Amino acid sequence: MSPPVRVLGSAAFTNVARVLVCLEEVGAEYEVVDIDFHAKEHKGPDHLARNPFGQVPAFQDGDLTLFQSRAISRYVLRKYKTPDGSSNLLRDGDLEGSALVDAWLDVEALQYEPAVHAVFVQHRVIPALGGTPDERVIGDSVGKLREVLEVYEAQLAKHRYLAGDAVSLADLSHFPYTHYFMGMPYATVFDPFPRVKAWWEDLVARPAVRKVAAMMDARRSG
Ligand SMILES: N[C@@H](CCC(=O)N[C@@H](CS)C(=O)NCC(=O)O)C(=O)O
Repeated sequence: MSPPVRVLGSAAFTNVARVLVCLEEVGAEYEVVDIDFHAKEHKGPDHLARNPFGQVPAFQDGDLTLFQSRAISRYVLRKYKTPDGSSNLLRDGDLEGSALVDAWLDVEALQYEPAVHAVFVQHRVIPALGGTPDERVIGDSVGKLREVLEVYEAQLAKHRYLAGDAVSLADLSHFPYTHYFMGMPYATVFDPFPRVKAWWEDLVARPAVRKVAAMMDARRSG
């Protein structure tokens, strides 16, 4: 039997958690290897050889080394896809379906995440480093997020999930940042969007998502 794939980086990091959710969804065996940020291990030569941007996650499967969480996620979902297609979270083999997954995955990466990330940095990272959050940046970002959520609410009136009536990577990819965001006071921005809230409740009820949420929270408090 080949050794389990390795994910380098702690589950507390959102981009690592994205990969872990995919591994859990397909029931793959994997190993998480911590990278010591305090010791700047992520900027050291060994890790730079795995991820030239000195970031996590990195991923290893035998001789293959990958970085970029969404690319790793796609690899994982293709490698472990079950023969009956029950975990075809990319809609591989379905030209139109896979294009829709790609489109909503781009929305997540290019429109949703930047807004949530900016709030996360201001609310959590800057105070942890001794700085003062910029309320204007928070206000602008929450406003941008509200505009994205309006689009989601309309899309979810047509389909149960963003890219159609079955869950896909496009939905799951929202999980890590949203998990942290829902613990912030700005989470009320979701309140006027009942379909988005129901979609989120549906995602967090998934066993894979619950497991990774617990891993993220354990690492944050540990
Ligand atoms: N687009 C990359 C982003 C990776 C990323 O920003 N990782 C963060 C942790 S969530 C990191 O390593 N930050 C440290 C740094 O940028 O120096 C991905 O999806 O993997």
